[in-house]
Amino acid sequence: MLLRSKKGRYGYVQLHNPPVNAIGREMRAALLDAVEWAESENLERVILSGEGHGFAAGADASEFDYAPEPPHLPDVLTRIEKSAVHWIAAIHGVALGGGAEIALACRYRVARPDAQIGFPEVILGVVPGAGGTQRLPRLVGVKAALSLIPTGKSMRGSDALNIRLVDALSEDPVSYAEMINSEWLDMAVPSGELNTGEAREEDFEEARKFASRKMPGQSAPAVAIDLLALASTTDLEEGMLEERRTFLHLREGTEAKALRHLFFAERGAKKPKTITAKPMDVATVAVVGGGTMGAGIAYAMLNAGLHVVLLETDPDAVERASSSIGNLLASSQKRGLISDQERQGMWSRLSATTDYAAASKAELAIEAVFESMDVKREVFKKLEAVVPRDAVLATNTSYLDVNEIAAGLDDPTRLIGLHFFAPAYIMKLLEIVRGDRTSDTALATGYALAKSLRKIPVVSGVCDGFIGNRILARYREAADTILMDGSNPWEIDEAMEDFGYAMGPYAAQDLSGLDIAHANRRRQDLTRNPLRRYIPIADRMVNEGRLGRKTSVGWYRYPGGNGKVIDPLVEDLVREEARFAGVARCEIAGEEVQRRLLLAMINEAANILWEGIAEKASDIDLVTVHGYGFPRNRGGLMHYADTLGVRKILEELSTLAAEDKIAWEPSPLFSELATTNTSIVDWRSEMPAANSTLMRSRRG
Ligand code: 3H9
Repeated sequence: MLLRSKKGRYGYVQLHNPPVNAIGREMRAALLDAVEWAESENLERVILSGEGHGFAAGADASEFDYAPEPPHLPDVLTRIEKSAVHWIAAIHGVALGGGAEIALACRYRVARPDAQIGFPEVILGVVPGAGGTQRLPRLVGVKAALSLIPTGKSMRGSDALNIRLVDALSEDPVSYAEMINSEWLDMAVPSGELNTGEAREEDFEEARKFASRKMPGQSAPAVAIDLLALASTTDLEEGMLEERRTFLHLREGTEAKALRHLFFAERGAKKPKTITAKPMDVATVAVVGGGTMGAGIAYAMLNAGLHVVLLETDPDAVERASSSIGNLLASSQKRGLISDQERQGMWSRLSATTDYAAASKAELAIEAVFESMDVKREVFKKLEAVVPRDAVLATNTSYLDVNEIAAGLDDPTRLIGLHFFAPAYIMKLLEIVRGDRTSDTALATGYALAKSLRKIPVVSGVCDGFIGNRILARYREAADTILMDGSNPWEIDEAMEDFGYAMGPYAAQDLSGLDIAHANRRRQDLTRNPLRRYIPIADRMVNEGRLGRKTSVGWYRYPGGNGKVIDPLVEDLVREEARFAGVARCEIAGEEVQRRLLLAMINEAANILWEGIAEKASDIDLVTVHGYGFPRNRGGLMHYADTLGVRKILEELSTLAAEDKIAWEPSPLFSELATTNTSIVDWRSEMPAANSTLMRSRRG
């Protein structure tokens, strides 16, 4: 856990817990030993650094589910701060959370200019718990501390020097620490003994506004702000006791548990244990279709340093696609996301053409054309004729059957689905669809691509809508039923916003356009169970040209293309449809709206898991949070379901099934979980591969 050595009166201590030097119980104990060792050896200074890629990524978050064990980090750090031997933090790579707090307790801090220093605790739903909220404002002032701790942001070493969070910069912090004059070191005042400086109410107000805008519904940022305020009104010891109490309280709360669950799910998703095949080396990607999605995908590829050949049907379409990508590049440069040189580099790696032969060197080809089986099959025929024999082919379909697309290929094993979310260069989620015959190499290539695009990959089996859109379709169906039976779009939206969604289902439909879901319903007409209750209100909206924001009118009105105004005509339309259907409408409370919509999604998601479409529940959590706006502080749909409890869900679904068996029949997963006393998130969390037998049986 620690590597220790000495040269003369200099001690060297290295944090050593690969891969990120997370600080757990053993390391805390070893640090305490090191303080005693340094004192007993009568050392003049201890130079503390991190082994490997960085200093330390913070407290070991995997310990947060268990009772805290001594020695506790705040006590260890107080010991370091008060020790007669001066400790110097020599920082390279990351010094985050508890890692940064160790540095604060040292007498002097030297960092590499490219080091990354910060306090991301609020992202995990907690606050710094080892003196961060009390020492940082004393060292850098309250205003600078407010810009770091409640936001969870980190800064480069060079910026940390500007606010005096570090005392010096060096490419070789350990050597620099050896050179520091002993008298200087004696004069350096421990950060805990400094004054916080002036604290202005406006700065706190601004920080509160920022926190509620950027992390809506999350409590840790506001609590962190209160602790920073406390630092200017109380002494260090009292402030630290309050901080510790708050940290432990938050750590055990539902919000922190949810955020921790996502933290580990996100990391786990990037390293699937089941994919061992070597991916194709991809340098050039062909993107077919330069509409909004295609242009976004092309931009994302260029941004990852890849060459892109964009294929369109005619010269006008080529021109439009090039100009869309050019605009995306220009706007990124304007917002400071890329430099002019990077923009030029990206532009030079793009070629747009109607000639498929230009894709002859592409190791990966992705189609993003119209959602039609015929059109997609034709595109793949053309691609197969030009791309190398081992190139991977990918469809960006949101709903169509990947197996059926693959059946039209000479080599169906090289097809995967790559379901991007708009805007493709921003949204983190990438559903990678594994067809029945998809090869491991194709799948591994999808994963490697996700890594280079810095996306969160989730594997899905084949079904209508894959993981995300299938849950979305059920969510919308359940919402439409509530609409028909007595509610309004804005009441339903409000209920889901109260739950934590940034936008309710109807406002979201207006944004994406009602015509897309309409086309899907028409496609499903032939296979839909004729006994299933069908709500025709959304069809009527489309027939009346209410397509959402793009027509300035949908479930709401958007006068002048802006704003969002309740439209009483929608209420009339809904009432009329209910009369036609012979429905006696009654008022439905917001809580009931939430209950039904969440249960509908949970039940659909449970079937997705049961059928093996999703490999594990945490994948569904990632899909719902990163692709569909499920509130992050609830940990994703399945984590949230576990907070309700399997038995309660089963009971509630059974009650609803008495109303409508087809819509609400409980997933078989719940009976299994109830019998085996297992939580949803734990169920087959290590399952190796999609359960394709079950999957096929469901699809019939
Ligand atoms: C804290 O410090 C509280 C204190 O104030 C109070 C204490 C009393 N714990 O992300 P990667 C694992 S709260 C446990 O893939 P990268 C991670 O799960 C903490 N494990 O690598 C993964 O494991 P695996 C505040 C951790 O290079 C492996 O390390 N600190 C922790 O893309 C590699 O991670 C934070 O919130 C941890 N703290 O990124 C920092 N951190 O290989 C959180 C990482 O089994 N960490 N792991 O899947 C990060 O931001 C990134 O991991 C980091 C590296 C930038 C460090």
